[in-house]
Amino acid sequence: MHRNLYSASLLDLCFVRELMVQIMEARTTDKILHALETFRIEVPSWGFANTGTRFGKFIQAAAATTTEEKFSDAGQVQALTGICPTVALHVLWDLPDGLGSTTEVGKLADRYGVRPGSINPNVFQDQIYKYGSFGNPDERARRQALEHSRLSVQIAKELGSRDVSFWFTDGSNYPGTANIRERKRRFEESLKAVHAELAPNQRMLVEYKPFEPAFYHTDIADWGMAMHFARSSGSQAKVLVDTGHHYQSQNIEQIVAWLLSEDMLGGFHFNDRKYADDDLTLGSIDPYQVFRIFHEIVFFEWETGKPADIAYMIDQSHNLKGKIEAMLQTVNMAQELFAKATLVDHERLAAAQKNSDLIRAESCLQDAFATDVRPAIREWRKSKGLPEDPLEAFRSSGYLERISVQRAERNNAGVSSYA
Ligand code: LRH
Ligand code: MN
Repeated sequence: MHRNLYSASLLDLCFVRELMVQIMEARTTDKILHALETFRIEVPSWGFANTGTRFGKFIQAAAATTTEEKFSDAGQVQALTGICPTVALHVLWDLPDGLGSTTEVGKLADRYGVRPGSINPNVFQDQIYKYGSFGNPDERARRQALEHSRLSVQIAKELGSRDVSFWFTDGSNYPGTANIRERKRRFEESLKAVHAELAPNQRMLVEYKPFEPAFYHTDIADWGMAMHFARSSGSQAKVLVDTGHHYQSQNIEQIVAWLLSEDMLGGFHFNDRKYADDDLTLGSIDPYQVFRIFHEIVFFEWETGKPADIAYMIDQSHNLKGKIEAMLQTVNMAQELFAKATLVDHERLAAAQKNSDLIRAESCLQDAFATDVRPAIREWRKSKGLPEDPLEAFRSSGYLERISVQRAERNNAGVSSYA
């Protein structure tokens, strides 16, 4: 009699346990599906082009050269993933005629189903910028940089782009060759002038980088300098964090937490690196790093109860991997790592942090990071009529074969050498 009761209760227990597991899994899946509804990430036009290092460029026949080809490739990524509705444009590379190119770009956006995203001025490749742009002692270089920046704001208005994203190569290579305080003053002056051009709904993003191409000092070298310049420019200026722009072992998620706390975080340029600004595909070296960044943002949103106004963007140049495949791989990785970060049990974490329960707190992140979110992501894609595996869908689409034939001749004509 007892044995039956015991085995019956054991069975009940297993059943209840199974039920609990299913409920937990269903809850986890719901959390992921909800998070995926709003997660969007912008692709960079230059990620589809033939790029290289200073030691050479390995030409890909299928690489995009024209702005139309970049929109076409970005259109593929959007069609296959459903989470990349915008493409970042670099003014000199994608809008060769400046304002004169906006009509054509508008048509391309309609034709390929991706909208122009952040507008990136280029005040670093012209010869006049040898000693810098806004920081340059030569007033002519500063004036040209300001004109180009004002034009970039106009272009953004024409294209309906919200963000104008600034990165400067300004700096010096040898001690004593630059008056760092003087250059700082010039940057404050010029950035304020650019900010004054913004429409009420627009933002100015200030990107920092510790070195390269300047190798002694860089005028906007870290988050603190970028935050200072953003604040001194005006209320619509925020900081852009490029994950590749940090010294080894720098705690990037702490910078993110600070910028969130200061309401100065505007956006990200995601990529990965082992050494410096290597522009490797996101999560290829340190996926837990990206997870920790997403965790700080999702935790902040849980605490404040409101979504953080952040532009998630990719900034990579694919020197060896197929450009579109690398982009699809990156978008997929970003989606997975963001989904994992939404699984952190924030109630449990906050309590553990309050009680300095280190193991429990840490395991909140590790449990979420260890969760396989791929089945739920596949379910979300299916529910949207999207391919469950975008990369496989791309490989069997024939698109790569088609563009390789169409573009080979022009690309193979473009071989260049370092010196
Ligand atoms: C500089 C940078 C910047 C760009 C460029 C393509 O390293 O990150 O964001 O404009 O890459
Ligand atoms: Mn960048």
